[in-house]
Amino acid sequence: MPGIVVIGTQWGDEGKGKATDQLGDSVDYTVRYSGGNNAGHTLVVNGEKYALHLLPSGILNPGIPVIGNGVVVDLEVLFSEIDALNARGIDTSRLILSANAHIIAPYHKTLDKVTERFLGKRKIGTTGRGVGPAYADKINRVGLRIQDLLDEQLLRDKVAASLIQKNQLLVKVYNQMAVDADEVADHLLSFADRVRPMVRDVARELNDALEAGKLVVFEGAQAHHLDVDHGTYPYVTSSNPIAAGACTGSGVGPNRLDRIVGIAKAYTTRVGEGPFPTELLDADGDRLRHDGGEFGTTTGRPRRCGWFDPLVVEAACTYNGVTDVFLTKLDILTGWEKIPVCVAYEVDGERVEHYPVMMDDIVKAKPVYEYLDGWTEDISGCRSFDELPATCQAYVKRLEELIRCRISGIGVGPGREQAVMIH
Ligand code: 2SA
Ligand code: GDP
Ligand code: MG
Repeated sequence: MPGIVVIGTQWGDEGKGKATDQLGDSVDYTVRYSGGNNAGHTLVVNGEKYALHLLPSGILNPGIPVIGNGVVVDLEVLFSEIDALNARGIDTSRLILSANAHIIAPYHKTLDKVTERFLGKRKIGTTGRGVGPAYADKINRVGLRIQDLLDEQLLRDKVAASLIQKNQLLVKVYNQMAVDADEVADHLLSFADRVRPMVRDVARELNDALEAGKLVVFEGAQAHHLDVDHGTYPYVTSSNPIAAGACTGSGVGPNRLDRIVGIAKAYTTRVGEGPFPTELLDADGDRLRHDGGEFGTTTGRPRRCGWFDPLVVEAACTYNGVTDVFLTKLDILTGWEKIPVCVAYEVDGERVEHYPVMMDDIVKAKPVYEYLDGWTEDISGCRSFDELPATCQAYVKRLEELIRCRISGIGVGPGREQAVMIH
């Protein structure tokens, strides 16, 4: 007791990094359990901005930061992120890394990019970080694991074996140069000495910690609707960012998860391709993007923006057993006279009140809006629910009703301290 999971309930970038960081100094372990450096988690601490991609947000707190077996690790990114934090005076020496985590090799990045080009207008809109191809190798049983780095010959053999089929594909289908196995192995092995001291049996260590009553936070990346099983497939990432992914991606049983915090932005954004029923393709969408600074933390891509969609968030809360929701970026909605909130979809002339399972219905869904009163007061300095303007309180209460889950906290600015906790 206790294990807390933090997950995204929309299509990512809800502010999971900030929410994780806010759980604070009493956290003993912060665990990344899925995804790789496709993620971009931004924290603002004492006015200093940190954009983390692979390292858990807990790296800025005194606890132990952990990269679990469910993560795919680009070693070059790992060490450049560590070096950049060290240069800013952050101690990263407590970081531990699962022996079973998989490695993103340079050829995974090549494959990610050429596949997207090959797909043309059917592309996924990936971050190009090699995440999908690395997970594909894991499932195909030709992946490279962190522990393989500790045995040079084994790593060389595995790289060579993994490249047999890929080189055929790269040369014959994608018209690329074949990849040299030794060059790849030399590159990966150049990180071995720095990796060795971090390698642990993470599953054992986390279970011992939980047994001893330590506080373990599992930090989700991406979000429920980007989950490979539950998201808008094929417009998803190649892992399980859902709460259950915390179990497979770190080696703890489901009964260890005591609280599942769903992070929901007060409006909706998505980056990459795929359906998005409440998307605004007009000046209102531009205004949300501008006010919210909605540009990819990893790629800088403009994020698609739209109104809050409770059907999306309710599905995520239900399928993940979310215990409470942290509503972020409410301050960004200041200044709208009326704020539309989607209460249902219209699909082929029928009213639908639950997020549909059929992709075709999600694509065709037209939002039915209810218009709530906005507010003009600056709320970024509010620290209690009572201090929020009445119409702002009513907005939160209505969302709570529609998502059918308790809202336990509200973000009113990017800073660590800019939050309203509701008890
Ligand atoms: P990938 O690269 O294979 O995981 O891409 C597959 C889909 O998953 C989406 N995806 C993301 N969506 C939101 N935020 C992410 N992280 C960055 C951020 C994104 C960025 O924090 O802003 O900088 O562009 C993230 N990572 C993956 C991706 O857009 C595809 O739709
Ligand atoms: P994540 O991937 O879910 O961690 O989210 P990102 O870091 O990609 O995007 C969220 C952005 O919103 C970051 O720039 C955060 O600093 C910022 N942010 C988080 N919470 C709030 C909030 O309550 N208000 C405002 N204005 N910004 C926030
Ligand atoms: Mg992000």
